[in-house]
Amino acid sequence: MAQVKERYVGGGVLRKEDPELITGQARYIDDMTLPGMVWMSVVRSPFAHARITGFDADAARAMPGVLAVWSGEDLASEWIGGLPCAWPVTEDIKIPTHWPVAKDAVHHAGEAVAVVVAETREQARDAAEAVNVDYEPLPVVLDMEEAARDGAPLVHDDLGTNRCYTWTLSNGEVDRVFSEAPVVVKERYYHPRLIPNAIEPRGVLVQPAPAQGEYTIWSATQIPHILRVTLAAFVLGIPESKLRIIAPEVGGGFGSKLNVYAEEAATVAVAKRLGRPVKWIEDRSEAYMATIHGRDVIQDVELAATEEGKLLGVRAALLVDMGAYLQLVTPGIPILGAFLYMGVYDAEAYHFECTGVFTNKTPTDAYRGAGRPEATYAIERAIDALGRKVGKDAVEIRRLNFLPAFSEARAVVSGLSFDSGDYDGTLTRALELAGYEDLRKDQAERRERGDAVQLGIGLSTYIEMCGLAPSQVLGSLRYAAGGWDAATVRVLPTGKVVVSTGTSPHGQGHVTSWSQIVADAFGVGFEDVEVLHGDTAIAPLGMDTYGSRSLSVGGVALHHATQKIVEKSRTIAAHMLEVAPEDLDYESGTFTVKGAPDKAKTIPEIAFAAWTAHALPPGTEPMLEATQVFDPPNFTFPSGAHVAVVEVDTETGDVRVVSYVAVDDCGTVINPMIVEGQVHGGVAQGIAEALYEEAAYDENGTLLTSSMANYAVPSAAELPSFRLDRTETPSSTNEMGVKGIGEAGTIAAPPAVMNAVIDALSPFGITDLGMPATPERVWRALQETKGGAP
Ligand code: MCN
Repeated sequence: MAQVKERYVGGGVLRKEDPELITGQARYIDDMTLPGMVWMSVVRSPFAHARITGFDADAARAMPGVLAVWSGEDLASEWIGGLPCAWPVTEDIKIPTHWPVAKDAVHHAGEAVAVVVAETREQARDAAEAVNVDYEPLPVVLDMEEAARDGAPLVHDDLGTNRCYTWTLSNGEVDRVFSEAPVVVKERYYHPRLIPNAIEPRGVLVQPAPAQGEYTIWSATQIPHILRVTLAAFVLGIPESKLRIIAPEVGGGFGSKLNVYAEEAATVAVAKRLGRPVKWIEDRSEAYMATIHGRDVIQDVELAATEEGKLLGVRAALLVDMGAYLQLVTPGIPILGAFLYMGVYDAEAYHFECTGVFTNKTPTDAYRGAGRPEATYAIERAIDALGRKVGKDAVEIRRLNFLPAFSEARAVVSGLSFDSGDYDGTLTRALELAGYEDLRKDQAERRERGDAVQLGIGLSTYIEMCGLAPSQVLGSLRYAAGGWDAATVRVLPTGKVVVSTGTSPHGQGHVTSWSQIVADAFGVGFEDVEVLHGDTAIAPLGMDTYGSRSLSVGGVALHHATQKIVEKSRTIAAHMLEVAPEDLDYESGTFTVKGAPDKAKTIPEIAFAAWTAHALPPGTEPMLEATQVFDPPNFTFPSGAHVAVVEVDTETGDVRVVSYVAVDDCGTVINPMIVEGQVHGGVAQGIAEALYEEAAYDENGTLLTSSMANYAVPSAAELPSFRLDRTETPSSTNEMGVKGIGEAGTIAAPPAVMNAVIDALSPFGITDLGMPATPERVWRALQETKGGAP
């Protein structure tokens, strides 16, 4: 008789990953030491733009423990090409050559100009300080609007322009709609440049096997598979089969470790030259200059609408700061948001254009949300502005324009098909949870009394596009790689299961969620499943973790692999039970004969039989093992409604988030606790963007916010307890109905918070304010409206 087993999917089981993380037993790169290991340190340019005119390393070479000092020129023979850009978004895009170590000129402060290798980390660092590099400073350009003007100083002389590319997308009769529309709202927004702050900075350890020409590379990366292909094919010219990349425990990435970095290439080059293991660990201050930055986008947004506020058209024009070089996907980041500037609203005309420009600053690239926080911010702020113009409040204007609920893919004005959604459903729940009516009463009373501390309520009914991605769509957008992912499942003779996945978690809990999926599929215990990842020798097929893709691509591949095993098991069970395969029922890991439920075989029993192979049906291969590669037919489109409530002190400008409600819809949920954790972290990062964080440079291109002492990463003390709920609208993109959740909070939160700040300040005539809404910025805006000195 089949037993009904415990189901894991949908339950909040504790994360398998946590015991070793919280007891300090997880192994990060910095915990690893190899016999004979030496240390690399990087000499970096203090100038934002300069020619290298002299290099003197004699003093450094003479220092204790120093084994080598190599300039960019010295290392040039190691590269077959510069660091790659895998997303040349237009045919005529300008791509500067980006050597891992600069040869004759530097283009941003922090760029590598030499490497030093020594027996210890301290010796390598000390010697790096003794390397003398002569620079001839060149003019810098830091402001992207200035950079885009003719005659501006050039970041790269040989390109002849600072304009990297212009990409456009148009649907519908945009000009007609805008010229005929009775109401047009025009807004300009700026997304500050953000500095990613993973708990673990980057690090690389390379073990060469000189006789075999092989290299094992441990890197704190999100993308071991992509790193292997790109290093082999574009930078090092070492055959791919000779590179093994391992991402061990990785302490967060938030997109910043979705890259192929100079230090990864340089560490391999040094290990190759010395024939010894080499390690490099990034300092936090290096990270601020040498790891990518995020955002830095100016948006001109226009909405066309009827007199009552019904949306007709959307136009968005972006200027995006690429920084000094194109890293792996720099130019593609705005394209990830390009299809979402109408948000969850119906419209008939759509135009998006985006110009990327070079400046003498650290390159920008993927930072949690990547392109989608920008799109969401634009439409969610602008829809409020439209509401103000036509006299509708934030709820009314949204409800007037929402796409109606749908469960099958439906085409939208930007040219994509959304998978499923119920936007009013999430908003209704969020308003209920937030106590919206009471909040409005409280707000009205404070206004009435003229309280110094005013209340603001902000909404964000966001949509995002993730689960990257259908390979053909990526190809049509000129991205160089595919968007599939893979999983291999082996049921061992003892009934234990080993999974290898092509995703590479660095905080997202894949080991736990993947175990839940497998345990339910096979009716085995959650603890009986082992999940292996992040090693190209163990899981050779994969496209890694970013773009909230892992569950809806890699997790679905895993689900398909378990189904393949169940089907194979059915034929073996039928043979063992001497019935036809179609005479078997299957539930929770057990096959039973229809009408004779006492005759049964479990997956572990079948796995043992498949291992002994004594009595398999003719033509059946031994072992229960399956690999599946899944290339999704569409993206997934998670959505939700967030409500931020802020108190704004009109005397000091201080803004405090006093309550935050997030109702998200990520389709079917595998692990609610992990989903909540993802939303918590994401919302915290979104609030940080709205209120605290901004990279600042001086006029020479020196990063002023160069450490956590002056780059304001918020802590728990600045944040309220979030109140979360979910609706579940299964995705039509995959059989499991799952959508991503990894970036939702970061995408949704900035406009919710900024709409709340504007809501609090609107009685003072303030309808716009830049991010981050620091006390100084709020105070100045208030002084201006009062006619005081700004
Ligand atoms: N999940 C679920 N049910 C769903 C959706 C997701 O149970 N319907 C679970 C998944 O099984 C997985 C986790 O939630 O365990 C996240 O899944 P998914 O949304 O597929 O996102 P990814 O695993 O691909 O993670 C990438 C995403 C991105 S793009 C960034 S940036 C980010 C993020 O995840 N960086 C993070 N979350 C992070 N969390 C941590 N701790 N550290 C980072 O650097």
